[in-house]
Parts: sequence; C-alpha cells; structure tokens
Amino acid sequence: MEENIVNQELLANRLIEEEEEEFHHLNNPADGIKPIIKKYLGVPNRADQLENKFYFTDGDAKVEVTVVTDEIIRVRLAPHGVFLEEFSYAVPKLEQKAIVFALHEDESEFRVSTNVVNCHIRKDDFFISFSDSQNHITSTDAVPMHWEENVKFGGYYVYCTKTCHKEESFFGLGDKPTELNLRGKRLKNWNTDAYSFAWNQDPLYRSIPFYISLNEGIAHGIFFDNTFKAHFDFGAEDTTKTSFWADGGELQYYYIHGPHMMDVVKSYHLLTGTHPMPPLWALGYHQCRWSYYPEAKVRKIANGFRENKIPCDGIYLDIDYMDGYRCFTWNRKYFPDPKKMIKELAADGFKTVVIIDPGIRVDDNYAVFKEGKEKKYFCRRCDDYFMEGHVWPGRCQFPDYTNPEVREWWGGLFDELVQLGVAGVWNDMNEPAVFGAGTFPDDVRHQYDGFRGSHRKAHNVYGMQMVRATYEGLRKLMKNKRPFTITRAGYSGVQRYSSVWTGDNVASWEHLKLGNIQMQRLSTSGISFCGTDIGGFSGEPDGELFTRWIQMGTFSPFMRAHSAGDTKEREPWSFGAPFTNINRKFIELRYRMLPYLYSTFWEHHRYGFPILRSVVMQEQDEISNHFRQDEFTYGDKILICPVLEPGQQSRKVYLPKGKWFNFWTYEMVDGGQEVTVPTPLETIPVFVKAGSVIPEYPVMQYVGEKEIEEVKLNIYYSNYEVNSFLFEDYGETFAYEQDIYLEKKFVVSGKSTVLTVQQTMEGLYTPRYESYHFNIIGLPFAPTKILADGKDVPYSIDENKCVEFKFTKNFKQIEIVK
Ligand code: MIG
Repeated sequence: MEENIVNQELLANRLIEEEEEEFHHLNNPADGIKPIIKKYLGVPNRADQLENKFYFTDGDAKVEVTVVTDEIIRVRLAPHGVFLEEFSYAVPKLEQKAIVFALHEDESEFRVSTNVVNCHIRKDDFFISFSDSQNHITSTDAVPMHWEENVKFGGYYVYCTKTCHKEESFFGLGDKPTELNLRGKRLKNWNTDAYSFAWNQDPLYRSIPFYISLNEGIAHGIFFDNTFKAHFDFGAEDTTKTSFWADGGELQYYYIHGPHMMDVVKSYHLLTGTHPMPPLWALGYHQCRWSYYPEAKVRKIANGFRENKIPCDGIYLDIDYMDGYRCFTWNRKYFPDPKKMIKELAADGFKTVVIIDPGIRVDDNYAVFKEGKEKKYFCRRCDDYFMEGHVWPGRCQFPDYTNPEVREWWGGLFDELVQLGVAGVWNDMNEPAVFGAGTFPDDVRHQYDGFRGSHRKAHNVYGMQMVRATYEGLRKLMKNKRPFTITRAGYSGVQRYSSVWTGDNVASWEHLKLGNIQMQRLSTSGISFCGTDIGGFSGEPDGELFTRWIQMGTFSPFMRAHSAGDTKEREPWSFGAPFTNINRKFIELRYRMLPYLYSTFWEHHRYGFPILRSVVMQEQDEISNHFRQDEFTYGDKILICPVLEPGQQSRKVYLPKGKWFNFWTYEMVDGGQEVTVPTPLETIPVFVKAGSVIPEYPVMQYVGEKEIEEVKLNIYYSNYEVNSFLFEDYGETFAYEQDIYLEKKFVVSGKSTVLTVQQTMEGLYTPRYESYHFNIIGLPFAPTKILADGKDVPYSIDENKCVEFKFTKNFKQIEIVK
C-alpha cells in the first residue's frame, strides 16, 4: 500500500516533468532528440495477487492482470513498474463482477482463471494468451508486449502483437469506411473532420478502439482503452500477426470472451454503457439542411410536410441561425422571435434541434467569450497562451471540455435555448476541427478530469466530452424530459450521451453502400443510435438514389435527411412523381414500426443488444457470412437488404436459417439460402422471422399527433416457439429509471391444428389504449374458431388470407383453431 502511494507521487512528478520537457522541446526544436529504443518484456519471475488483480514482473517492467467478469480480463503494462491511476472516459466505473477466480503456477506458466476464461502468462518469454474452459486457445501474443521511449514528449509508444490465424475475421472499430470484415486492413484512430470522405479513407470522425475477432467459430473482443492516436493491423503487414499500438499512454486492453459475437458486444456494453432511452419522437423522421433560414423558410418546409402528408418530427437549424456564428446567440434578422417560431412549430408537431460548435468567437462584447475568458475555461498551449484557431465565427478559442467545471458551465449555457423550447442539440466540429490546421496543435494542455495531459491524450475524447457536457446540461435544464443530442466526433462510451451521424458523406451509390456498412459497424461497436445523411451531404442525388436512401434510412436507428447548402432542395417531395409517394410510404412505415423500434431500443439500453446486427452476428459459424455486408437485421426479427445499385430490378438476399416471411407478399421462405427478390423502386427486400409479433402504430404525422387507440399486433405463424417483446412507457420522461414501464412478452407457437399466442407482462406502466388489433399472417389452415382467454371472438379473413380480430390488451392466451 505504502509503496503504491510513493509510486503515485513519483509518477505525478514524472508527469509534470514530461510537460516541462515538452515545453522545452517545443521552444527549442533543434534540441536533443535522442534515439528511440524499443524494449520488450523479459521473463516473468514473480507473481503477486491483490484481490482481483495479479502482478507479474520481469524485475523492471510490470504486467497487471485484472479479473473483471467471468468473461472479461484486463491487461496493463507498466514499462517501469508504475501503473497510472485508474481513470477512463470510456469505462466510468470498473465494477468487479467475477466471484470465483484463481492463480495457478506450473513449470511453464502462470495462469489466472475464471469459470469461463484462462489468461496464461508464459514463463519462457512473457507471452500472454487466453483460452476458454475447454482449453481452446483463442488469442495469443506473437511477440512480448513492447514499447519505445519517446524522449521528445517523455512517454512511450506502446505495442501489442498477437497471432493472426488463417481464417480469422475481424469486425468493429466504429465507422471505418471499408469492408465490414477488417481482415487485411491497417487502420488508425485520430478524430478527423473528413468532408466528402472516400471509400477506405482513414481516419474519420470517431475513435472506437474495440474490435471483435472470429476464428474457428469462436469470437472474442479486444478493447484497447487508450485515447492517444492508435493503430490496428489485422494481418496487413504480416498475414500471421494482428497488432494494436498507440503513440502514448498506457498499454491497456480488455480481453472479452464470446463465444458468440453477441456475447462480446453485450460485454463491451457492460464496460462502456448503452444509450439512454431517447424521446420517442427522436425515432421518427428528421429533416435537416445547411441551412433552413430565415424563419419563413423553416415554416415553409414544415408546412410542406403537413401538406404532403409526409410524417416528420425533427426540424434542424444549422449554423445560420446564430449571430455571426456565435454559439448561444440568434440572428435576429432571420429569426426575430425564436420563441414564437419554436412554439408554433411545436404546435404543429415539430421539435426544433439547433447546432452548436465548440469554437467560441474571440470578442470581448460577447458574453460567452467574456465569461469563458475570465474563468480561464479555454484551452491553452504549453507556453500558457490561449489556443486559437479559425472556424466559422472567425478567430476562436475552445472550451476545455475535459475539465468538469467547464462542462458544468457549458451545460448551463443551454438554459436560454431550453427556455425557448429547443428539444435537441446537434454537436458539430468537435473532432475538434480547425480551418487550415485541421485540429489543435499537440501541445495544447487539457485538464482531463485532474489527470492533466496534452492534446495528444485528449484529442480523441474532446468531442465526446463536449457532447457529454451538452447532454448533462440539457438533462438538468429539461427536468424530467429526455433531451435529444447528436454528435459527429466520439470515443468509446459516447453512446451514454448521444446519437451519432457519420458526417459529410456524398450523394453517390458508393456512399449508400458505405453508409450501410458504417451503420452495421457502429452498431457492432457500441453505437447503436446512428444514421447517415440521407441523400448524401455533398453532391446531387437523383430521385432514385434519394428514394433508395430513404428506404435504407427507414431501417436506420436514426433517420435524418441532410444536405449541404450549395445543393438543390432536398425534401422527400423534391423529386416529384413517382418518388414522393414512395418516400411517403417508407416514412409512414417508419412510424408504423415505431413500437418495434422503441422496444428494440429498450433491448439495447437495458440489455446491451445492438439495434442493427450483421448477418455474421446471426450465424458466425458460416464462413461465407464473414464476408456478407449488405443484409442486416433490424432488431432480431426483421431482415433488411437495401438496394444499393441504380436500376436494380431484383437482387439476391441471404436469409439465415429458419423460416421467414416476405414482409410485402406474406410469402413464406426457407432460410439458410440465398433467394432472388424483385426490387422495383417501390420496395426493398424486407423479411420477418416466422413466429414474430411485430407491434404497429397507426400512421401519424408526428409522435403525439393522436392518442393511440389501438395497437396492431402482426403475428407471423411458426411451427416452433418464438418469443417477442413489446416495451411501453411515457416515451419522454425518465420514469423508466424508476421502473415505470411495461415489458410485455409474447410467445407464439403453432401446431398443424392450432396457433397459440401467450402474453405475460411485467412493470408499473399502464398504456392508455384498451385493445389490440390482431393480424395473423401465414396461417397454414383456415380457422374455425378463435378462443381468447377461453371466449369465442368474431374474426374476419382478408384478401391476403390474414385473420383479423380485436381483443383486450390484457389477454393471456389466444388460440386460433383449425
Ligand atoms: O464546416 O454546420 O458535418 O452536417 O451542415 C462545415 C455546417 C460545418 C459540418 C457538418 C454538416 C453541417 C456543416 N458543418
């Protein structure tokens, strides 16, 4: 214990020296850049245990192995035996959950074991490997962990290199714009404003240092929680090696055992958290553009939705609503009375979302700047001068969001916007982006919640801390109402504070394909509430591309059309016939499926499931699935395959094993094969798993337009038992945190003479509607009677042979009898 305190002091001293040294070097660029020396772990000669932590040392360097859960083990390296104090923006609280674990030693190795995994530390060479309880090795070092002392900034470059197997596949890592399977790629994490990014361009706006390996049917994850510029190589340089390394910080990673990809994703969510429940309206359609102004234009767009009877909930104000791009001000010429405008929009069902940038204009007559300056809230260079850069407002300074006091201040600045009725905040330019220079210089200092450091350490978390400040501020100001936030930059864990969009994409078919992959990948990497700029931000889509994008966007967790200012009008009716009608039909479908999406969101929030799931997550044993990237499921019941080529009249779709129903035709299809599906402009392939219960709302022009009087339950026949869920609550408060919600479970099971549907409920919420409208799809027999809780109910059969009837929402059992 005492040793530990001394070490922390030593360390603190060293960090201060580092800063001074950096200052020194920056001011004397010619001064002593000493050669870089690579060092490797030697042989472990001692093992110690401190509760759930195990220490191994070669006499100088130390390795710490922490048992977190049965499936999660963390490894850390301290080149000179001193570990940094525990702190992570990604993992706010490292709770130890494993109860049974032990250290074993034999001639060749030390071994830390839980009920599920073993972490082996080889005595010969300090190689670290992991195996499951059947002693199947899943991950092993190819060289010992190593580091380079970089005297320029007084820290280390840290490296970990593992074996890469012949058929090993890799997934995750956020929104990299490349093939879904990352095998053979080398990628970098350094948040970057990447306007009109291209296929394979790297890095982009976000840094998610988490990947999943899949080999011989077993998945494991590596979460390399290091905020410095980080690198990943999945068999690119050497096909037999997978490496990850960073330009500073600690070598610290979590090994997360599967065996299924879904287990890995759920465990990753356990570490980094999930998205809070969004306000229900945020799952509706959002219309955005750079920019809608003045006020008359905003009204015209809003009216356009209502006149065209196209549902819409969110309407956005981009940077032109501000006075000279000064955050938290209004351009009174364009928006003379924002309160009135927002109120009138709200009366018509529109929720106003405004943009905010981190750059604060240097202007002593501007209250936000004045206060930030007085309180020293802006970032400074190592020589103590303020960090300045040009962005939209001109000369700017930038709040240090890694300082909790600054976050508190920033959060409070939203008070007026909230008073005006703003419902959500769009956080842009937070990589951070600076004109010309790209981003901040490396030497900018950050408070980092007391763990001071340079921009090299804080760069990748800057945007996440900005949106955290925004979200936490809004949460306080909006009392019990759920705020909506969206961010461009982020780091692992950003999902606790915000939704995410993929940034400035392009109106091209290639970008439609990319967007599909990026959303699946984000969902796999902890960020389920994500979307692309529908239609493409820059460039001009034609009607066909826009409609295909709306169709894909209907099944994006976040659905927003957005476009750059120098493009033609881009509303769902801008392309005329036949596009307007098709766009309307799909946006209406989005609203019909809201209760399904909302329930899927609950499964994400509460249980850590991703909202979108690549096919490989359903059937990871099939090698061919490791390379499929078009199809995905939306929740676990609906499979989507967007149309990604112009003029495509039909396309192949792979259906995982089991039985499926074509959503449009009700035709039943066997899975485990590729099927060819017609894809005229009016449809994209959508399939529903047999046995599913898909809840449906009536079409509304916006969330809350009318009281829901009845929920439709679409029940798909199955001859095996299938469970479905429906989550219901107020849709806009935090009452769910006090357990005020209702979780309904449906069990569907069919025999040749009867289909049974059972319902159980748990929770404290009572929805206001009274009855369900049942729609039974794919019944293989003509019914003679329907028994609901033992009572005969009247029914009808429509032209699709669907059986329809009504009954109370409190039913326990329905039997449809031959
Ligand atoms: O330098 O606010 O990605 O969505 O419309 C461009 C204007 C700044 C970039 C965002 C885009 C937004 C635009 N912003």
